[in-house]
Amino acid sequence: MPKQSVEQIKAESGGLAGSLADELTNDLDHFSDAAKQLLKFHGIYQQEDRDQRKERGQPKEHSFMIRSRIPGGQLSAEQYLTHDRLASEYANDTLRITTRQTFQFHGVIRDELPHTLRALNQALVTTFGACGDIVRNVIACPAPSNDPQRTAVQAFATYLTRALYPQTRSYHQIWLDGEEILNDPVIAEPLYGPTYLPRKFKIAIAFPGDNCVDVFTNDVGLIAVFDDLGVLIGFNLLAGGGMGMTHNNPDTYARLADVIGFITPDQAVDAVKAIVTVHRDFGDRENRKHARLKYILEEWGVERFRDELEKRLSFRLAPARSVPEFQVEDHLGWHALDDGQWYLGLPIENGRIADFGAYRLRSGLRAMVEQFRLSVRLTPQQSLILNGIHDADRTAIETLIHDYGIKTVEQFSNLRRYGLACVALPTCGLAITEAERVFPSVISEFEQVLTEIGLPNESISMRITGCPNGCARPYVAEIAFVGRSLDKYTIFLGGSAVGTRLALPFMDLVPLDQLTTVLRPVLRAFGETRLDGEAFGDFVHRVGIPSLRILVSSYESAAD
Ligand code: SRM
Ligand code: SF4
Repeated sequence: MPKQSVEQIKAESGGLAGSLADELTNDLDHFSDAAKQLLKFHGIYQQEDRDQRKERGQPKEHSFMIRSRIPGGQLSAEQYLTHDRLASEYANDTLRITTRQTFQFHGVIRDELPHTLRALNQALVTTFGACGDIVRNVIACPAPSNDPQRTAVQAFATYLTRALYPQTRSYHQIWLDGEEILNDPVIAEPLYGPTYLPRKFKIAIAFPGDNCVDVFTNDVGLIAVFDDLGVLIGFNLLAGGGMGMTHNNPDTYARLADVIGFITPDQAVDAVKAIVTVHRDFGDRENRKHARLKYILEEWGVERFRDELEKRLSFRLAPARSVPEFQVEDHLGWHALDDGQWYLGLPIENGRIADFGAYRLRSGLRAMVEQFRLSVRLTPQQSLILNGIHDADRTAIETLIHDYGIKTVEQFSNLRRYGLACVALPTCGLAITEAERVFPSVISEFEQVLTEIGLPNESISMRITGCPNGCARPYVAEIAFVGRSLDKYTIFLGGSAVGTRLALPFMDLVPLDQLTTVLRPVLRAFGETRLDGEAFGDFVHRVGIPSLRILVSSYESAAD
């Protein structure tokens, strides 16, 4: 039988149900190709351990990655503890904070999927819509605040997530209630229609001056605008950002979102819904590599896009307001709130929460959340904020941090602090190279180079991914390593530290163990000739990639 396209699978799925319920009861450890596509909409990826495959050869042993949907990264103590418990009961004893403020479980076996999903739902966390051709988890700056205007903006992430939720009952029927599936092919999805979106769709909400969400890399970005009294007056609306590309395919590229206009708070849901429908109606349904909203923006231009949008709205878009320049904010360390409470941002290297020998991160976090009933916020930099700490408990928390060997931001170099790595091997089926597992030692090597050249604590955003899909948003980093072929990376340089400029390809097919060799002369030139206060990315942008390539020509000739 010819392989069905994803469009056919969606169309014939009867509201994303397909044969999932039936296949759950067979005696296999995996799902069919069609069901595998639908699983994604339910927040589940069928995977295999690629280390084991290397060792064992065929046949494959399957397991599943489950992604929660956590708008704005906000979790109650109960929800955090549920995730922590399930990581031991059904997954591989780790929790993975993602670059979009969610948690992923890895290594769940098929028969445990319903138990895991039910337990999450009992804690009021869903996985539905965490993946798939649909609006994903809406992310927002997680910094806690007592300012009701700011908390209202953060709560808008949840509101928007719900407003864009699909209507099908299939998730509940399959995983939660076990109700009979009514395989109705004409399920009413007023927003999405029967074939949902041509591709994934991502939304981020930023505060003025704080681009911790990398707002320009999203399909839709909202930048909150406040008046002089601190009252929210609306959002600057951005559209058409995205990172994914394919090596050697110039029709695919990373792109920063364009500024489309300004909307008031009561226009925001309608405006975002209208953009979703533009993607639904005009996105490429033939070629999934060309199906993201960013290609519509690139091909139409902002004027035509805005015209199409306004046809779908009962109001016209106002011109964007001026907003302060963005800074890098990761919200780590101790911060006082004005009601006498505190929050503490802890760096989590690569977002992986586990116990690592004497560094008992997972146990320590559990102890603190349990004992002090702290709410938790996940950051788009894969780190974690403990919130609601009473002044009187600060010392006890510091003692627990010490006792569990948990590292605080003061123990991280700036390079490590601002680094991001995607999951890659062994679970990601698309990984070409390592990322998360090698990043700590890559950072250590670069820390040494920075020390050698007299810049030991320079702040540079460095990111790594195991393939060009861009899950750690490498194309806005100042230095990025993108998996290219076995143990070899393409180096990108020159994004801005604040995520407002794309990096450019610098050198291709560089072996993992040569990354520092290649970049040492560039970093040395930066140390010697940077302008006062100039950031590394800005230096690269000023000097230009061709001039910097000359510095490493000796490496190229050595490699020849
Ligand atoms: Fe991603 C696919 C992991 C954020 C662009 N991403 C995948 C899959 C599901 C692989 C797959 O399709 O089989 C990866 C699962 C790996 C694993 O074993 O866990 C995966 N993506 C991740 C996470 C966990 C990376 C991380 O280390 O934190 C992030 C989960 C976010 C979340 O909670 O929802 C993650 N992915 C991103 C981002 C960053 C962002 O959104 O801010 C991007 C770039 C932005 C964008 O979408 O343009 C991103 N992921 C992709 C793409 C390329 C999409 C494209 O337009 O071409 C793929 C491949 C695909 O969709 O076909 C992909
Ligand atoms: Fe996998 Fe590539 Fe995403 Fe890394 S960037 S998690 S290797 S899809």
